Amino acid sequence: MRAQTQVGIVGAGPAGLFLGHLLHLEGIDSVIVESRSREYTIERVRAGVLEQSTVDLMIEAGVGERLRREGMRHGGIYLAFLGRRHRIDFEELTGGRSITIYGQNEIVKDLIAARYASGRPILYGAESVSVENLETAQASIRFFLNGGEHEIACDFVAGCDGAHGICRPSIPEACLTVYQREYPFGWLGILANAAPSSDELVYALHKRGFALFSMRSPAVTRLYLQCAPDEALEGWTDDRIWQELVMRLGTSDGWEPNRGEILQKGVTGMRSLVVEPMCHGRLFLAGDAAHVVPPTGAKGLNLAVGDVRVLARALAEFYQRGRMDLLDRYSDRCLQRVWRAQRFSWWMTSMLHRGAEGSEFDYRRQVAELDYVLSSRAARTSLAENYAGMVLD
Ligand code: FAS
Ligand code: PHB
Repeated sequence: MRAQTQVGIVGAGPAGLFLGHLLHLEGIDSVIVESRSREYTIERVRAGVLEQSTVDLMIEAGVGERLRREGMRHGGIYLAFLGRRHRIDFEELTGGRSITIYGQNEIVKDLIAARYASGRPILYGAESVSVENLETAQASIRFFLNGGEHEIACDFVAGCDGAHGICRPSIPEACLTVYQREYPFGWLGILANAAPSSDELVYALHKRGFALFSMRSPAVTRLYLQCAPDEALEGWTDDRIWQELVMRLGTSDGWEPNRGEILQKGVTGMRSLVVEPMCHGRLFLAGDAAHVVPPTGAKGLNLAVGDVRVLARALAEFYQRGRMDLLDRYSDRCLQRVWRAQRFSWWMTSMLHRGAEGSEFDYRRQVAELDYVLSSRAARTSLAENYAGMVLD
């Protein structure tokens, strides 16, 4: 089957779904092609922290009703080390900016509902997806679905297919510069049926490694432990996970995470990656397809939303006023924000994780860095404005 649309979108994660919605609001047609099932894209446990600007945009775009009702607004975070928690007051340090805890899968649910309400197509379970003719005015997306071969001709292709998709690799290597760094550790993450025992997130540096206390609702806690990048889950019984979490997060005033049934657990590797430019011909990359950050700075999802906001505006100017200039400037505009988030995510990761060699000098230096952050208003303000998100463009 051959179909025609204005913007072909590969990937129905937060970037692809949100772009489809913003284009719909501008009256621009699009088709979303996703390789996995709808259930898989909903159940995948990922991000949980939204910057102020992401929340504002979701509400502005008319998909923030449930977020407004169920999102947990936090005015700060805790840094924990040497057995004590220290609060970083974002609102006080940034003139009122905050973050909101709302699971990525909830966002995906809200955006899928909006997509169905728009009546515009979203195709799940597409196989052997490929993109072609990117250097012509008529690009196309090819795939197999329900045993049939399909082609969607489009003016533009939005590559929103994540870190392991087909869009980035479809750009000739000579046309791209890839900047990356692998970290010698990963995160073992769990979802637990336990009421969060802290009112805000806790980032902990401990001699045994990093730990993070987060949450999803008043009944569900989300926790992470630093582990080996290829850590085998089999070695981690629920008891061992809780013991390690309490050792790394517990503080001398007796605070520790509430325990509960572990609902889900998984290991994630950690890397930093940026490709430049974020476009090639009629293909525009957005989200993890163009850049990956270690999750310590909670930036990945927020960067994806920032990209599609700029891309939707540029495409609207093209269709409504015939302007190409915003599309031509798309990559440069996004990369400034991307590299700022890369710097912050690398800094948070380096300050809070134990290196593979576990040197005592490094540990004492990390403690001194945390001590400096707490003692300097300038340093606390820098952390707060980077974490809560700065208005760049
Ligand atoms: P996604 O990877 O979410 O979506 C890409 C979509 O494309 C997927 O549905 C995939 O199935 C589909 N696809 C792939 N190949 C395809 C093909 N060939 N054809 C068609 N479709 C294809 N970020 C934060 O901001 N805050 C956090 O707290 C946070 N925590 C995280 C915790 C973990 C454990 C992980 C792994 C990531 C975390 N992130 C966090 C980052 C994460 O949220 C990503 O940045 C976010 O999912 C990026 O969204 P997309 O760019 O839409 O990519
Ligand atoms: C999460 O809630 O999943 C989460 C929170 C903060 C991070 C990363 C993940 O830095």
